[in-house]
Amino acid sequence: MKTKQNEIREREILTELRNFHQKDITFSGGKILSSMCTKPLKIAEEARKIFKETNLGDKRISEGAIEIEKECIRWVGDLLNLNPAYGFITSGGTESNILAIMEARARKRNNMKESGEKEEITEEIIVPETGHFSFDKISFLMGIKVRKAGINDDFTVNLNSVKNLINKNTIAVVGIAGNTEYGAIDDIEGLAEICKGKNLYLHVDAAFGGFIIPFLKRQNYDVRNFDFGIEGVDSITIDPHKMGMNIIPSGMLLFRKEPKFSVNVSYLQGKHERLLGTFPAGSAAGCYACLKFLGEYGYTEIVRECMENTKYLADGLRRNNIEILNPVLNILNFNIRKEIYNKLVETGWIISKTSAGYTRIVIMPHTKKAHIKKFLKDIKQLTKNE
Ligand code: 0PR
Repeated sequence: MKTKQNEIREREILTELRNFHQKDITFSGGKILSSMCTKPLKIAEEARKIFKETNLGDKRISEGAIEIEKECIRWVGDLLNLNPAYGFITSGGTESNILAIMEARARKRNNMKESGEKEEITEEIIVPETGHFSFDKISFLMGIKVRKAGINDDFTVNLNSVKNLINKNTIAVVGIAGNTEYGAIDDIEGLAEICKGKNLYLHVDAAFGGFIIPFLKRQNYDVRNFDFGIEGVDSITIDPHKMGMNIIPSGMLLFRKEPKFSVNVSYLQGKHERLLGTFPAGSAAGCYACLKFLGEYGYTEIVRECMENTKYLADGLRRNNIEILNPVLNILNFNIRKEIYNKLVETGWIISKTSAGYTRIVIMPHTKKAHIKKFLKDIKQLTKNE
């Protein structure tokens, strides 16, 4: 009801919310140097508004939104060498990884049923030590044992370690294309070779790298293959709300074959295959807008700038005699003393530390050269007496 009193109340509530928002750190301020999210494209925000009340989880009323989702899956399928492609838009990497392991379980159980195998197994998955913490959640949630495979000096998974962990309980092997701490790309071809002939589900977590690696290849960077072009890859997680420039929340999960997992819901006229019941179609609309607006050319340019800025930061740090790890993607690790790290945090820089003690920076599209210059200046100041 539009009364004077209501109008005043509305204004008050919105002011309260703006005050809360003031406390948040925004991407445009340039201080956020260690987040995998970024300022989304304006058109993605507009796209969300059009679909603000549509639930992608209810097929009876979201025909248009479902078409959008299919088109996004087709587009990203093409990008990842898969045609036809199956899959979903999800809330992000965590949900996609959960759904992938649920699918591995569904297939394993189906196979066992079909072959009349009765022996119960205690399901296990093999995940590189560098895997995202979503796999620990999966372990807790699904009651699955996560076996952590060792890593090589370059932070990629050690294939021998994976081989040694495989046993009759293994239902899936996970490889990562752009791991969270280092941006390293696992040898997915090697993993596929290991899984071959063993009926093992191979999932690739490219939540971060999925919207980077294909565009680096277009610029002739020597980066590893990770996609469905590798026979044996069953599913890939790729996140539009990271380097895909979309609004939060939006992830994607693509399958080579039509997924088997679903539950029957008679009152919703059929099967429900997603993890979440109600899901914002605005995320799918935003994704569509980004893919169409940027296209391969636009993404290539964004990735080019992020890599140039990563190199710019790396060169600047080297000039200050700081040891850095050679970056594969737009994630840079380097070595500074704890005191300096703490000072940088005190100054307001949002940076992080890896499990091995490196300072980790993610150069996302919101990070501009001017921000990096300022960061380097602060480091120079802090290290001048070293
Ligand atoms: N897989 C990989 C390789 C990831 O790096 C991440 C998240 C996920 C899966 C899970 O994705 P969702 O967070 O979408 O479920 N990586 C970032 C991280 O944990 C997520 C992030 C993003 C954290 C922005 C902070 C932040 O400000 O660091």
